[in-house]
Amino acid sequence: MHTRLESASAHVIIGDDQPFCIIGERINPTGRKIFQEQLRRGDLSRIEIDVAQQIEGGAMVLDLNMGMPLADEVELMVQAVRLVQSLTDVPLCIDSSVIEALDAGLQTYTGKALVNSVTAEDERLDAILPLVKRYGAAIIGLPNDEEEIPEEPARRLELARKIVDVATSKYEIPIEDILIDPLAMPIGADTTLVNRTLETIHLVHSELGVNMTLGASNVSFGMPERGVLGAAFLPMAMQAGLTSAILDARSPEIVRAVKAADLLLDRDPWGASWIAAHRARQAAQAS
Ligand code: THG
Repeated sequence: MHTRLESASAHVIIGDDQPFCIIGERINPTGRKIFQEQLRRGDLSRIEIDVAQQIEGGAMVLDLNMGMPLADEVELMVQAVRLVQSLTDVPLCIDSSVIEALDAGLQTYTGKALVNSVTAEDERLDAILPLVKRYGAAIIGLPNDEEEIPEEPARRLELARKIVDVATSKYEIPIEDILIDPLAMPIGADTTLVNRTLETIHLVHSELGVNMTLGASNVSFGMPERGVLGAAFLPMAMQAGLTSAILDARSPEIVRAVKAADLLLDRDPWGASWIAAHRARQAAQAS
């Protein structure tokens, strides 16, 4: 199963025989007071730094979220898509809970974007999937509905299956353009939660065979040594079938753990990328 994302001049393929797809999470004002104030003033300069740091760190796709109180999210999304596409050719993940912002972002975007996200609620599916179809985008499906964010992996699978069924049958979206989010939860809240996520990954992989992504930072939220937790979690999730994640691409600990797992799970033929990255670091140190 290959999910292809495109910018104006480059592409990325997500799949279980591909290098793990690193989606940079940073262009998101949630919890960032100064960034929020800058955006409200129409100052998008921080985005330039976030783009540069994440690409430098190894991001292959960038998530773009402009959601915050008291701001014109539609206008910000349009400006942010234009700005980021002028700075980099990695594909973008357009991230909003506001339909109009998704629509405006997709309209502005050049290429085949990823849309973050749609839940299994009928109303959300019927609002967002027509956009995904119209723009030929790919989509992240979250297996929760109006009633619950289910804990049970079997229930998450059921809701994931509903999203896949509605998207493919009702909207004729190709199954390879659907990524399921198995729902990563904070280990600091409850130490049984990450096992549920890993079980869900395993189930979705074996039952649906689709690509997956999740918010890896959720796992370490509120805990010390977040990088180590991310570096331990992601290789386990990859082994279970996870093919991409939204994560802090500025963290060398996390990115290097992902690259090591790519090699160990045969997604880096001959270790070429592993060795090339090592040589590049040596050369940078020497100069
Ligand atoms: N699944 C999907 N999309 C997602 C998530 C997910 N998008 C949002 C989130 N979860 C992943 N993205 C981010 C973006 C930024 C930060 C964390 C996750 C971040 N956090 C700071 C920190 O952790 O220190 C500050 C946050 C705060 O203080 O509240 O920058 O699960 N599909």
